[in-house]
Amino acid sequence: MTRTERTLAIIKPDAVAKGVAGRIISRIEESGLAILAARLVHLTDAQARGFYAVHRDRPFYASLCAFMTQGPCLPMVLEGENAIQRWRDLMGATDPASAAPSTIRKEFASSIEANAVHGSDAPETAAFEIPYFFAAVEICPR
Ligand code: IDP
Ligand code: MG
Repeated sequence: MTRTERTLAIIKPDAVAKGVAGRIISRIEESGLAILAARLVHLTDAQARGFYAVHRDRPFYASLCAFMTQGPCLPMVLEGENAIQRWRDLMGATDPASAAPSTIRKEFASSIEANAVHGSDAPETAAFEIPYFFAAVEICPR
């Protein structure tokens, strides 16, 4: 079954700092997913902790939040048929060492933590993550 979905993508601080945000955006455009919103954001510690609250009991939580606040990131709203899974497929596995060839994480990630991109993992997650970064008036429908 296919359905039009929206997902929250983030080009993480490692990829913005490396200067590969444009190449990642090109991958999105070439995939046919539409970018409905985008903005550079330098997260505070409290904002990173809130975004990743689902992981608060994981051993990597503090380190992940420190990483996400080390410089600006670039959140985006993407839309398309099955956008959530399509964006996750383009990203590749969480650990770049396990990511498939030609995925974004395989090509641009440095480590399992500094892994270049984020993507919502389910419709309910997207429903929390999209308004975390974007007000309705900042999202441009196609
Ligand atoms: P995902 O981003 O592929 O959905 P999650 O399990 O939701 O992966 O983890 C969220 C983020 O936490 C990852 O993208 C990565 O930045 C970081 N992370 C996940 N597992 C580890 C780990 O074992 N060590 C350090 N950081 C991790
Ligand atoms: Mg996740």
